[in-house]
Amino acid sequence: MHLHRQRLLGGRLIAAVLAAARVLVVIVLHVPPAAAGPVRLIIDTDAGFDVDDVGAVAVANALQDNGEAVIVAVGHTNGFIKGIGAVSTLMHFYNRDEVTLGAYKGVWARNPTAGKGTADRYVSDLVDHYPSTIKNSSQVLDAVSAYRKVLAAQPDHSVHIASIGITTNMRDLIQSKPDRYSPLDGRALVKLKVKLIVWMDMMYVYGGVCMDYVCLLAVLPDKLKRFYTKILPALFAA
Ligand SMILES: [Ca+2]
Repeated sequence: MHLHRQRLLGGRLIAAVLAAARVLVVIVLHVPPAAAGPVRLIIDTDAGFDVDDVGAVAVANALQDNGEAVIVAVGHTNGFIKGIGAVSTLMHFYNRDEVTLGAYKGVWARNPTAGKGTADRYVSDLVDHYPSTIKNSSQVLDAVSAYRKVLAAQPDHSVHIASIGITTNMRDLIQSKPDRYSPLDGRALVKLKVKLIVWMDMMYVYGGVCMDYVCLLAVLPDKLKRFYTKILPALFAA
């Protein structure tokens, strides 16, 4: 198991100190020590092209091991069908198969080139060579449904969201309609249940760089920022 762990996360875990993991640390540091109970955490990740998201998920699990956080959901953002499978591999490694998983299944997910570029630098390796309960997005809810289901079940103003990928799911969540999980629309549900969102900054929020699928979201960043910052505290971690 030790070698397994080394190979799975390996020396590249050094990257956990990079931006994505810092988002998790910011969240925990933001919560007063006297706050009741561990931080309830949703991780919105685009794990696949850069290993820092793997480090961030590992950090979150370590925080839960320490009693400082409870991961209530993890969603994948970029549409690569195997992306959530890689997340499941990580969660399985930490014996947390029960955590609700969701995947972006919108326009980009139906693009035949999804996952053909930079989105699969390690995902297939994790999915194909290590145990997990989920192998692809057909086995999970779409991320917005997953988030709505989980948020509806949490205490009011209790959930912290770590946005460490492109903002597809965050856009769709705030624009979601009432459904079987909640009579509230996305804006009202987020306002009621979420306490804090910490965004991984730069192009993810501000749209400064034009990369394949990010180009599809060219109008998103400013609108998204306005939607969320009007109703919630928001921290930006570069
Ligand atoms: Ca990321």
